[in-house]
Amino acid sequence: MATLTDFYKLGDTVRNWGRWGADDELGTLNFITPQKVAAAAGLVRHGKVFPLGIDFGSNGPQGAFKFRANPTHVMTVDGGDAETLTEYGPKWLQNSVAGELAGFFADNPFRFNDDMLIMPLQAATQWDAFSHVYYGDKLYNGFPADSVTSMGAFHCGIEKVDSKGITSRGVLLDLVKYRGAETFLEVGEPITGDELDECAKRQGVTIGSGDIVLVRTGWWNRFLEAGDGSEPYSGLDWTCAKWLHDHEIAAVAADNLMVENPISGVEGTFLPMHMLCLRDMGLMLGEYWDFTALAADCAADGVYEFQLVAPPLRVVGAVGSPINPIAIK
Ligand code: UVW
Repeated sequence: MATLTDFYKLGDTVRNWGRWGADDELGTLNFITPQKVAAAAGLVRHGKVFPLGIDFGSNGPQGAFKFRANPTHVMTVDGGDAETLTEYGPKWLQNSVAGELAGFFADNPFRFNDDMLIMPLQAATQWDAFSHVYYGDKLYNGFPADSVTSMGAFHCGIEKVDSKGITSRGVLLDLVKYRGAETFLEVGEPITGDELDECAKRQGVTIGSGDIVLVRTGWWNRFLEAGDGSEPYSGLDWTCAKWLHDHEIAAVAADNLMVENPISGVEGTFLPMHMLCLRDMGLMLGEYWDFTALAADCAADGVYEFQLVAPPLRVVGAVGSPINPIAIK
């Protein structure tokens, strides 16, 4: 097993600090040029749309953790309010919520429903911002780790990447198909960079600078079958940080909960690839994506490239964002 010395060494190799200027907060999204965006749009040939997000609901995958919960959807106004408040409206104080609603509903046909969502931003399909994970008191590009405060991230918050869309050429690497697995990869077999290259070759697709790579492990299908989110899985070996660096990948997403293999390949630390990607490279990680329909279509027509559109919410200072990405072919 690799040591922390190996880990720090790879960090020195892949670090992009200063590469796009001292103030840069876009990281490897800088590889997505206007030409790249235009070429990605040119991959749309049939108008087929594949939503890649999972449901945001109480049946989500967060049963696995105590520090995160599944989204709670709360109705704040519904038809029952309209009926009751119309009847009892005059009894409510004008400066209360009930009084305000009673005013909306009284003596006119207008009715409405309203709702809100309470959730950890990383509860379902998401992007990790660069400020999500770090080591050695520094975020991406050397920004101080204590610039993330209880008021949010002053540096590397998710809203800082908004100018990139995020949209580019997406490439699906279907490791389930490549390994000949039935629905999901077996536990404990981390995916290596060489395997990613071999998989792309077998699929007849090349990987280019600025691509967003989607890695299918089948974990999401396993979750749908077993249903509690704590099922083990396989993901990228931590050394894939070098593969992502060498191929100038703009971002990487997977259908599992951490992208990388849950069993750390580095003795003495948890989630080494997170630290290398988010902190050293400035490369965003997407988690809990659902590639089921896209993978079936790619297998059917043999085309594994498409336009990918995956904008984060502009939550100021957030260290991640819920998303509903789409692939268009
Ligand atoms: C952690 O669990 C810290 O990170 P992620 O949600 O990115 O896997």
